[in-house]
Amino acid sequence: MDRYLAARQFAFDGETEDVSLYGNGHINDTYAVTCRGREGRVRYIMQRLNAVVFPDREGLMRNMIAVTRFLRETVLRDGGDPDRECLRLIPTKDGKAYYTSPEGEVWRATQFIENTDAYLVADNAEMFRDAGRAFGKFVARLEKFDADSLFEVIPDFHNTVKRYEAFERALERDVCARAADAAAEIAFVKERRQGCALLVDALKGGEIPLRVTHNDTKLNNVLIDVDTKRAVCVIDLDTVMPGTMLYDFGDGVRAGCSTAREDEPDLAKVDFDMTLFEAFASGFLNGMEGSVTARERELMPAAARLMTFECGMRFLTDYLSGDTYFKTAYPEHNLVRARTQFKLVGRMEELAPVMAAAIARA
Ligand code: ADP
Ligand code: GN1
Ligand code: MG
Repeated sequence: MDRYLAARQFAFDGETEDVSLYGNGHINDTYAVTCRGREGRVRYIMQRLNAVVFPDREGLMRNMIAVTRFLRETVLRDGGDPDRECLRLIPTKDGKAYYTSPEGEVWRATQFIENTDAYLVADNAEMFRDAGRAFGKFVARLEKFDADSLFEVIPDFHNTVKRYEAFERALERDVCARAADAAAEIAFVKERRQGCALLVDALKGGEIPLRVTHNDTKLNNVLIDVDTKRAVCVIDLDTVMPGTMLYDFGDGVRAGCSTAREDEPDLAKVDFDMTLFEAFASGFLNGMEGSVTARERELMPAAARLMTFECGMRFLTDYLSGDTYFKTAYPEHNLVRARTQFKLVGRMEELAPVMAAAIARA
């Protein structure tokens, strides 16, 4: 459906002036909507949910309604500003929480959190520490949220063993005859098959607690205040599901401890930054307010490595499958992304003892 027509469905303040593509997400179509309201211009974020990635968008929205409601109450209790610290769904003109178009597209809108930025690479360690604190706090805030009430939006989202199986299937099919171009990356993944079960087994065996987690804690999923550089709001709540805090910690490290962007083609620029790692770890632990168990803490370095490996494997799987999942800008985009992730995995393997020592200090 046309984006202007979609914008007309929501109870925005005033006339819509502009609807433009916005942000760098890999999944949904995100627009900034500018309206001329009673008190001047006001912006909103409007998104068309990805129907391939999210087959059950109604279940997803039920989660988002419940989670945003819960977070809002928590922020109010903490004396914070809920309009800046959590997403608020803007209803449709007929009072629904989201809009379903006649062709079955699901659109939603939230307030635009102004004077913030989403970063692809951390500016400095202090900013990244605060991003870690925000993600840790997110998990802590949802500690009392009823995990059983959540719909599993993407089953086995961080089940690395199943992700490996999906990689194998894609490799076997090789629908685009791309495997030959990715021989080194394929070998890299195969060599690490044994390690995939680490977190799945730890959860299954009750070694670490099941919590409500975000599951997609990349740096551009937390909005940073432009002036103070402090983390204001965790966004992108699509994958909030039961999981382990190690998914959130690990994915945050994956995305933010690199010296280059996720799709940097020049691997010489991609390195693992230990200062950023230490900052994120101390921020995250601080945000979780002491509720981390000894075993969770111990697994933090390995989780960072595994989540990075998993993400690289997902990019590679998508490359082999013909780019059906992540948005891409050119044919090798997913392969380029996989390579940066594997470079980081290699560095984290070398740095394992240093990372463990940093966690012990944090
Ligand atoms: P995706 O699932 O595709 O990653 P996101 O929900 O993360 O979609 O949104 C994509 C981008 O849009 C974010 O990285 C951020 O830059 C921007 N964005 C999303 N929500 C807001 C908001 N409420 N206020 C300001 N910017 C936002
Ligand atoms: C996607 O939605 P976005 O762009 O914040 C993906 C994450 C990946 C990430 C890699 C629902 O995140 O799992 O880690 O890309 N989200 C989904 O950049 O698959
Ligand atoms: Mg996002």
